Amino acid sequence: MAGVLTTCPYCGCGCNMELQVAGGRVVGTSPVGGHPVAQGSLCVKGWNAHEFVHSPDRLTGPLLRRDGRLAPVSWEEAMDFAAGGLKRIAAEHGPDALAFFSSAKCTNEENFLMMKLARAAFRTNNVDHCARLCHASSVVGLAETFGSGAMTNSIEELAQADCIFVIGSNTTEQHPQVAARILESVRRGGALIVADPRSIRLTRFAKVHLRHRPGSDVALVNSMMHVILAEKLENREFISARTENFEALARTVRAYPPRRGEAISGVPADLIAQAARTYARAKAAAIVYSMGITQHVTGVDNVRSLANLAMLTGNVGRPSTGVNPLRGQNNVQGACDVGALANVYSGYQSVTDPAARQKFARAWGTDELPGQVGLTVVEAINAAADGRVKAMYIMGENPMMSDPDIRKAEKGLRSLELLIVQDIFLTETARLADVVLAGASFAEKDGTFTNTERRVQRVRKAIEPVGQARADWEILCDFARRVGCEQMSYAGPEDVFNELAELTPSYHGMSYARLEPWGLLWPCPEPGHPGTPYLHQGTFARGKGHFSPAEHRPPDEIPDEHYDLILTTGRIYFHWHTGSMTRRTNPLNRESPEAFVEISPEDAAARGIRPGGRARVSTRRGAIELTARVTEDVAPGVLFIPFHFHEAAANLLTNPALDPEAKIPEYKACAARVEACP
Ligand SMILES: Nc1nc2c(c(=O)[nH]1)N[C@H]1C(S)=C(S)[C@@H](COP(=O)(O)OP(=O)(O)OC[C@H]3O[C@@H](n4cnc5c(=O)[nH]c(N)nc54)[C@H](O)[C@@H]3O)O[C@H]1N2
Ligand SMILES: Nc1nc2c(c(=O)[nH]1)N[C@H]1C(S)=C(S)[C@@H](COP(=O)(O)OP(=O)(O)OC[C@H]3O[C@@H](n4cnc5c(=O)[nH]c(N)nc54)[C@H](O)[C@@H]3O)O[C@H]1N2
Ligand code: SF4
Ligand SMILES: [Mo]
Repeated sequence: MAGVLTTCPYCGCGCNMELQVAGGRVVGTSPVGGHPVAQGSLCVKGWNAHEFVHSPDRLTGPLLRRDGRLAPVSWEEAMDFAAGGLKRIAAEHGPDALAFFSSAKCTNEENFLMMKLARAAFRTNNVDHCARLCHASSVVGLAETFGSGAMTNSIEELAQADCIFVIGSNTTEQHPQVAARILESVRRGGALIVADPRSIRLTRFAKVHLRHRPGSDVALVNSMMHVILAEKLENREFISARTENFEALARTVRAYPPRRGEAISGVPADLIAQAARTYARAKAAAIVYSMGITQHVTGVDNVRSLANLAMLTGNVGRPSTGVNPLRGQNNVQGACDVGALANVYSGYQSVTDPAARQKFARAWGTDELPGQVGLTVVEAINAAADGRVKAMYIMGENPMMSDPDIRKAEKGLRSLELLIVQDIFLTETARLADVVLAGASFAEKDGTFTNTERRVQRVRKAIEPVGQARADWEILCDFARRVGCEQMSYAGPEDVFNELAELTPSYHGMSYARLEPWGLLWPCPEPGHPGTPYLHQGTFARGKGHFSPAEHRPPDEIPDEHYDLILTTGRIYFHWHTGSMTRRTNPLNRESPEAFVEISPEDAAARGIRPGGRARVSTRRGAIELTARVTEDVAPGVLFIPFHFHEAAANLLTNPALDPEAKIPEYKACAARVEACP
């Protein structure tokens, strides 16, 4: 049996693993020793990552809609129809009537090609991906305060931190290897502070658990900063040497004494003060956060607050400190780095900057590239509903399950003249398509993924694509050729990577040869550069760190007499997002086979809901029925539903209200009602 070294296709930890191959099939995975993140282990999803590859449900060839039904056709016919259709619609309505969704599941090379197809072949910046639903708030908030939206420090360093503040991240379930380093720090005597409206596994190891109301993070963190300033625990030297706008921050947080923090967040004032002292007194304190912070209409303000807290205490630019947004998908960091975003080319070079446009136009042999920022994911679907966008090409995303308020998304997708979906399964979104293109899975192609700590790593082909499926990069190049774009022919992924490295300053010093054995952390600006484990040493990416004070604002929807509870949504350990892969993986599905809602014993009793009984949850958008899990892990007044289950899709309920700056939807708080099913 042969073993092929590659990178896990699930989360942003980026564990390396070996795929066991026998008889042209992937029959198992195994951990590899020596990898700096995985350290010889895998989580349960990694151990089972081979299962979906050979699922009988895999798309094995392209499909075309005929007489209302999707039917198998040849690649020639499907590609002609898809490429011809996009070309015709662009000619009739202009390039901005098209929108392209790229994929954080696909490789850097494939994301680079998708954005090149949109920009060079079709001349539109309407190209985006799920980062918009995820860390858009981090990108905006950290760019303003530090000058870079990425994780400031590496995963390994967390083990040496004296204090770790985990806020809005269920780390053991969603980033198991990061959690392992956090627990290592606790074992070494480090203090753990957890802020989460639910009790999660990490709270058992926490010195302080701040169990706040969903949507009260700014008030909570402002109160912590109030205590730090009142007790003179701030780092004066760091503030004066490395930051600006401190006075404005001090003015704002003066109005948040812990009593006010308590009134807004529900956390006792003395716990807020204890958390503030613990964080501020540590020699090296790290902040770790994820979707509990970003997915709010105040997402950017939440991120600003955390950046303020770190700068106030001088916890940036040193080992084992920093502000660390945990990136979720295996390659969401990479999809952003290579420019699958409506506003930037690779390396965050802005499409509104004439010099950047000229650089890319010259490299791609085109005359001119579009200079107006394109539509983001949610904006593009809204524009489809209004008829402004008429065709969409969606690669490796499933918005019919993952977008907020699915009914609204469905209306948008159904209004399109042409919908092309490229996936490895016939997802809820693919079922609406006019053409379905069968992509190859991670085990069937070469390329690179970039993990949450900016580590660029190899993905290696272990087997031939199943059936007639084709690697996404090959489909994209074929597509470009058919629409007359000559600049997209490549010998293979390595050839694409070399172009990408040439055009991207932070990847400039990388090559496939240099990525052996465990990848490199960007920035890696020239050949021979060893890569960069932590950012902002000595100076911030933007020069001075900028304090950006924020005021508390409530969620878009707050409970009232009709919808009296707060619903928050998220994930669990055994499943992945819209379930396309994990619900086709028996060992995982056995562990967690059905949709459920977490509800407190008080709220359940008041409504006659029994543990394990059926409950009906409704919001202003819709209603679903699912199993009640009665648990003290959620506070009274709060419900939690994971969004993995199509039979009770949480996103029929969620509120599509957006953060005004980052355009991220408020998945983490809306008003809801629950009752026992008759
Ligand atoms: N097993 C598994 N792992 C995954 C994924 C998966 O689908 N399954 N998805 C990946 C992706 S793309 C992402 S983005 C990450 C997400 O990783 P996480 O952000 O860790 O996951 P979530 O479950 O969305 O939410 C995290 C926590 O936020 C809390 N929370 C809810 N409301 C609030 C609030 O108002 N404030 C605060 N501070 N906290 C709140 C929830 O109680 C929950 O514990 O996970 C990645 N890893
Ligand atoms: N209610 C609620 N909704 C949420 C969130 C939440 O916390 N609550 N979180 C949001 C977040 S953070 C995220 S990141 C999004 C995720 O939203 P999506 O990205 O839409 O969800 P996934 O299920 O990861 O979709 C990935 C798709 O890629 C396909 N795929 C896998 N590998 C390949 C490949 O190699 N090639 C191709 N072509 N396709 C492939 C899979 O089959 C799947 O259909 O969901 C968002 N939605
Ligand atoms: S921790 Fe993440 S990268 Fe590692 S095996 Fe689990 S899902 Fe894969
Ligand atoms: Mo995400």
